[in-house]
Amino acid sequence: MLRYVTTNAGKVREAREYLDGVEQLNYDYTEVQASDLAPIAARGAREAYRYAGEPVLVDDAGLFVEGFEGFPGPYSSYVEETLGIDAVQRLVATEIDAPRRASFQCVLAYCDGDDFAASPDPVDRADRSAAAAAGAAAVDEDGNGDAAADAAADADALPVKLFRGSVRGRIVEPRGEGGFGYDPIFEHDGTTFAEMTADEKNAVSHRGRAFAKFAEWFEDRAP
Ligand code: ITT
Repeated sequence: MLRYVTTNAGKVREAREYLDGVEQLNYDYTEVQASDLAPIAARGAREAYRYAGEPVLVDDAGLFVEGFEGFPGPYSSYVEETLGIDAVQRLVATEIDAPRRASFQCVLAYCDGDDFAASPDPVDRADRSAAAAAGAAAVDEDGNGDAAADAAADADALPVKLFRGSVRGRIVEPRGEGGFGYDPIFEHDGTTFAEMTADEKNAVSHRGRAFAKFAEWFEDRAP
């Protein structure tokens, strides 16, 4: 049984369209500090798999405001909890000229303890070993300046498969009652995500795009 690892009920509602009978695992994995969502999701998936002992799918998402060099990005959850989305909107309106572009990004990380074929977007043991050996290709995952150490540490880690989705839009005054999180202040093609139904949001959203890729891959993988 695949477990969708999240504490966020809004994500679960959106994921159901893609995963028949998906079970939520309400598990708060450790979020490492990184400027990109991928290492956060990958490490979360390894931790959640070790905890659950069953296949897991972790979903890490964030709002990246262009005029703020991507902030709040990986810190979106903390910023929503501390500042709130109205304050984020006011800050953007004060500091950044229209059109106040932003994107939502989502990384899904799948882990079931097995190796994978190398597509799409693989991050697995073979890649990590190659990166560690190559040195220069290594990614500084936690931003502490020691990319080779990160790659070497991950070389023995469980393989994780990543699926990314993103959507561009702009930050506007809050509109709409649907969705969750930053949806009321994120407008895509003239409509905020909070003004869309779950189906409409899934058709264009970061999560919908990542899930479409995952669902296609997972269909072939299921026994
Ligand atoms: P889990 O980590 O337990 O899944 P979370 O809500 O903390 O729950 P994220 O770290 O991925 O999940 O989310 C970062 C922030 O972005 C958080 O404040 C969410 O409410 C928000 N967020 C994520 N996806 C969103 C979406 O589709 N629409 C609006 N806000 C979203």
